Amino acid sequence: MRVELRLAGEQFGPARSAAVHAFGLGVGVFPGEGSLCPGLTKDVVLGGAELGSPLGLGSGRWILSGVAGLHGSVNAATVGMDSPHRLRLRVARMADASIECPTPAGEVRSVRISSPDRVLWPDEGITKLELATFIRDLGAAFLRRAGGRPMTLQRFPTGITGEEFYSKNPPRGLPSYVRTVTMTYPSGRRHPQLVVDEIAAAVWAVQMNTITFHPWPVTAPTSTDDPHGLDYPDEVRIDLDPQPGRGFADATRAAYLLREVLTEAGLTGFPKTSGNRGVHVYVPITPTREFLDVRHGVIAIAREVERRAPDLVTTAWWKEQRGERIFVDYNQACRDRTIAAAYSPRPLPGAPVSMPVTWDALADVAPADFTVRTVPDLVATQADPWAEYAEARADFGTAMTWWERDVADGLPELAFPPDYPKMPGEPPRVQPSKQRYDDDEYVPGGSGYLREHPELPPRA
Ligand SMILES: [Mn+2]
Repeated sequence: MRVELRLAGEQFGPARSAAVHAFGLGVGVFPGEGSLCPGLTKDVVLGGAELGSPLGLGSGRWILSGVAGLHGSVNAATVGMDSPHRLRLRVARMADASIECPTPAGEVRSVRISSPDRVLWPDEGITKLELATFIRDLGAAFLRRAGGRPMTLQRFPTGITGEEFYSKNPPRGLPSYVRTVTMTYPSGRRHPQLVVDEIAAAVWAVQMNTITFHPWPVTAPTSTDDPHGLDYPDEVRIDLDPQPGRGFADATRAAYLLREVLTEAGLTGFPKTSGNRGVHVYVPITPTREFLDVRHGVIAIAREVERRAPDLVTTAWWKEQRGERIFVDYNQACRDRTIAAAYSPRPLPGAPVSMPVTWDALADVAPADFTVRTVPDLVATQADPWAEYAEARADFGTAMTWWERDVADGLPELAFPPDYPKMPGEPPRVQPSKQRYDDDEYVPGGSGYLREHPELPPRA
């Protein structure tokens, strides 16, 4: 295995047939033997002892510290010095762990966790085994929110400070108990995605280095009776994103306004922290409309919220037009757009979790209250904050009539995400300040060119 060692942004590798693999502050140690280049030893303290003399490590966990919070773990390693400036490492295979998961049939399924001591959140020292245990302990709470849905996995092989990638195709080695369904993407391509039907499937995803779970807003049919199930969202996710200058408290104000508007549309919203600074409001709907239609209904709802609080809320796609407001990211309703699931951890310092809360609690919580360390107890001791979700499912028709009404009033289609094919009625996909306009399209007085995002007319 040929890998590179990086510390504090500086590259010290490649180590010769090396045994150490590190990115930034996260460290994973793989079995093997190798040596590390000059420059390392003067900066790293291993197990509390400076690497000025040979060290022997027995089995067990050792913390590498001394470089800007660097720590990882070394199991059953021997460390020696080839020369005063050359560190030799021989690392034995780290023992696997296993997690016992209840199955829907009331049995127990054991999921193997390799490299259980690999540190995923370096500042907190949260390991892969701890994350796998967290997901297993969430169990039914996690499945109620993300189960039965095609899932995209956000994976971090060396922890949150290392490289990441999104898996839409299921990782190789998919266990036989994990179901897949074939999804269609905006490009028209199709391929399978996994579905978490039991908690062992989510724990296996952690074994494959998943940190954040991104379920589609559709429920995968369990029979072939419903050919449209994968194309018709049964959940609307409204993403409230604070722009620079705004924070979580502003997002909650926007969320309460959104709640009123949803009620007028005959819908019930359920809030959760995003895990970062935003708020997500989820709305269970009857799955009778395709993604593009649902997106239009979301735009209509977002415009209604914007009309009521134009200083607080914006639907402007281009950042230069958003100002210090809460952006309602209506494009999260697009096909193949997914956001962090309820109870999903986020790859951020502090190991925050996207936490469902009641409307009563929303104003009083802080996103940092909810972490991989705090959430299991809360889930175990509190009632489900979204207990009414299943019975709140309602038709999205009123939102659709609002969209039609706005179109009749001259409001345009809004921009699609940059990776989308050109869509019908879409405005030019170039930021307004770089667009060329006819003179009569210019609205003077501060608002500038408004073809992309016209000021919304007041509505009686
Ligand atoms: Mn967001």
